[in-house]
Amino acid sequence: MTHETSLPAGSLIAGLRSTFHQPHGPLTRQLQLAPAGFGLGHVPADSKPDATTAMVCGYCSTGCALEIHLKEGQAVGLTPAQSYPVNRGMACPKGWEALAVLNAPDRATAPLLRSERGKLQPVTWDTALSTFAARFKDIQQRHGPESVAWLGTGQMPTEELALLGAVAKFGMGIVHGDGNTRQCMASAVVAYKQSFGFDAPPYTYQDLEESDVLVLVGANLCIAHPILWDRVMRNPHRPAVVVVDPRRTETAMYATQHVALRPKTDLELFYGVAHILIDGGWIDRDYVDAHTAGFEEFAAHVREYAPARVAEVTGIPCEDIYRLARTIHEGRRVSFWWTMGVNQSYQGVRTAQSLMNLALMTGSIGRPGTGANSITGQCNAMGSRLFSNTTNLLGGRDFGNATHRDEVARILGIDPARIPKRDSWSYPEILEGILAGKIRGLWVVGTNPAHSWINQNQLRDIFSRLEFLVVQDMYDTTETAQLADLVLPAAGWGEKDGSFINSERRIGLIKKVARAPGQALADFAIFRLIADYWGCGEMLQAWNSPEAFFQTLKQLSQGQPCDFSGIRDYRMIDEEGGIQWPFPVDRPPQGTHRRLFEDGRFYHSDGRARFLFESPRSMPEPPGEKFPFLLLTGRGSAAQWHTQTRTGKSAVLRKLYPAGAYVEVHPADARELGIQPQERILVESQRGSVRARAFVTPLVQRGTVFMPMHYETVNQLTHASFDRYSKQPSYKACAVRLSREA
Ligand SMILES: Nc1nc2c(c(=O)[nH]1)N[C@H]1C(S)=C(S)[C@@H](COP(=O)(O)OP(=O)(O)OC[C@H]3O[C@@H](n4cnc5c(=O)[nH]c(N)nc54)[C@H](O)[C@@H]3O)O[C@H]1N2
Ligand SMILES: Nc1nc2c(c(=O)[nH]1)N[C@H]1C(S)=C(S)[C@@H](COP(=O)(O)OP(=O)(O)OC[C@H]3O[C@@H](n4cnc5c(=O)[nH]c(N)nc54)[C@H](O)[C@@H]3O)O[C@H]1N2
Ligand code: SF4
Ligand SMILES: [Mo]
Repeated sequence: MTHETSLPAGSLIAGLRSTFHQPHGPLTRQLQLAPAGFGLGHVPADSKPDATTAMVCGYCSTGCALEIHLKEGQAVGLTPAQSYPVNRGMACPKGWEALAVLNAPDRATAPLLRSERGKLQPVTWDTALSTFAARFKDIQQRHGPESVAWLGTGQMPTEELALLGAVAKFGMGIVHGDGNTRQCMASAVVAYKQSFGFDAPPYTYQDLEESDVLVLVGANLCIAHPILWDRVMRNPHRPAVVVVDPRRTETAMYATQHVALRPKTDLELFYGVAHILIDGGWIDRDYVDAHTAGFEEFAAHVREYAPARVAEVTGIPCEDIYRLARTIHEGRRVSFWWTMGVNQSYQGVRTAQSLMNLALMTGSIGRPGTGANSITGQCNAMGSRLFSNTTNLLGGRDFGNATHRDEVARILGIDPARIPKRDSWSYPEILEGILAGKIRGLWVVGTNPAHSWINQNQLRDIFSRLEFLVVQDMYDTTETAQLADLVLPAAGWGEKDGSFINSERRIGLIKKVARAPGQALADFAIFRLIADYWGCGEMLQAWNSPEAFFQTLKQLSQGQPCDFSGIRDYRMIDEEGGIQWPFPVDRPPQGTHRRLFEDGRFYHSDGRARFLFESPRSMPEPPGEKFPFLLLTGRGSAAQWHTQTRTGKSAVLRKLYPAGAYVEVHPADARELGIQPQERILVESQRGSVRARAFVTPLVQRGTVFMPMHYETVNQLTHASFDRYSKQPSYKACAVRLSREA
């Protein structure tokens, strides 16, 4: 490629250029030969390690294990674990720098309470917790139990998420709680539940190496899951790699076919591919007959998606659509993978299902190298999906099901009447509840909505209506902590024990290898204290440590698809190199790599997967005369994590990405508007106007622009629209205009 381009200076992109069939190409070297200052580079000469212990990384859902080097029980450095089945000696820059961000000067070290003069001031834990209980109880007394709610996270151990959910719902009588996983995974969750009968990503990472065709949709692995991309590079079968993404991403550069469709036309594309597969008789009829339901209706639906029509909508020439269909047909082991380009859409659920349909109709599931595979985002997104007690009752059960409520009540030893009989409101419904005056107290744990939620102007207006906002975070400088009435200082990854569940359903451990600063406490301890101050602490008697509570979680999982009751204890997880669910007590372990649906039985009562489909919807805010560009947002570099509260604290990582917001603009569009490379320009939507540096690059399509989400201003532009089934925000489509600064 010799396009004129001005990529962010110092971007990792430059280090990611390697040819695909190069198992130890520059990417591998880039990651292993990290700049001086990574990992053990931090170890002072007098603190030679005397022991090591392995634990899972606290950033992304890949779940790499890091070997922590200890001196007298305290971490002094780290290296990626060599023998762990996930990463095999690799880590991305965030993992290498994971310890460095714990000592940041803005760590929250004491509880802070907003004084009458409006300033956040340090108080004792006793004052903080008494105030918390008194204010929330007062609101509930005046406005009913539903008037306080919480927003949680996918970045805390399962034990903490489940404890929060249990204390809040069964102890404090809170009805509504949701997590930042709504921003991320809700569409995949709903798609799996509707089609397969349970929220169950079916794959094992080994499938990345065993496929001969990989179809990656709206997933930029090179940046967002670099170690999974490394697994693709290790695939010995010379696979076809099809990347479906409107942008020519780092990942698309390595694809054997890049399908650069018009944004949000995936549904038409995959219905068109299904049309060709059916037309050509390229389907696995035996599989469809034996294991699925609804195929005939689906076939009738896609009859209308003839290639010529699909080409017109997607901008992909007919021959390229045929080529994709033929690649799928000719592949023996075909796998479909998707991430936020699919989930974060006003039609995310149906788009995910359009991929699941392709896997089902070609029998590409339950065998090595196959699957309809949603890649998760945060380190414990899967734990949050199944055990946070938000919209599912603990263990993936239903709040509306009396038998399920009785089971949970029996295991926890509580009165079943304490369990709400209905689901929580979702995140956007909680925000609407605040706007309507129904919710007046909010407890935000391990997420930063005042940066990450869609349409910030609206969010800030909504938060300003709260009577009491509590923020529990590692740092007291986050955008959300700045708005809080009470800040509770939390220990982070590396400062506490617990377990995470990664994208391939592997349960791994995190450990306390560093002391939390000042008076910061593990979230587990904070939840127990809150229960005590609330007066429901007796419920928690037996759960005095994460590992003790893990034993209860095992019981809660028993008999569910996510059964892991066969895991003896934390030590067994350590010894096995993580353990994938299902792992029931009565079934012997089946090796280190396990996938679901090998017997063709899905979780619906008839054992069959469903073909689900629907006509595409129109884009909620398409570009028009006043705002002619479509804004896409997403991850910018492998060194940045979300709202940057953690990664922004590492001097090494800061060198790897641009300090200020930037916007990728196509050269032809830049020329038309007279925009020079690197020039600061205005990006405006109906909701706001922000400044950003122009990166002029043909990697984006004409008429579209891209901004990374890591800069606070981005969500001042986004338009609050949602998938109707999953309520996941559509972060990747709103109309903007560009202009040169006056
Ligand atoms: N370095 C880093 N890694 C991360 C994270 C991070 O913040 N930083 N976050 C983690 C989390 S929580 C998540 S959820 C994942 C996200 O991982 P990804 O989903 O891979 O990341 P994104 O950049 O949000 O979106 C992926 C791609 O979707 C494309 N896209 C936009 N619109 C469309 C469309 O209409 N159709 C298609 N097919 N594609 C489209 C974008 O161009 C983008 O390249 O990353 C995880 N890993
Ligand atoms: N425009 C746009 N917006 C997006 C996206 C996009 O693609 N585009 N992506 C969305 C997605 S997929 C996601 S997942 C969200 C992420 O959005 P957020 O969840 O808001 O982002 P983070 O920066 O990860 O925030 C996590 C917070 O938890 C704190 N924290 C970390 N560890 C702990 C802990 O152990 N305990 C406690 N109490 N706190 C802790 C961190 O300091 C940080 O403040 O952003 C969403 N927003
Ligand atoms: S790829 Fe993900 S899990 Fe692995 S080191 Fe990087 S951030 Fe951590
Ligand atoms: Mo996410």
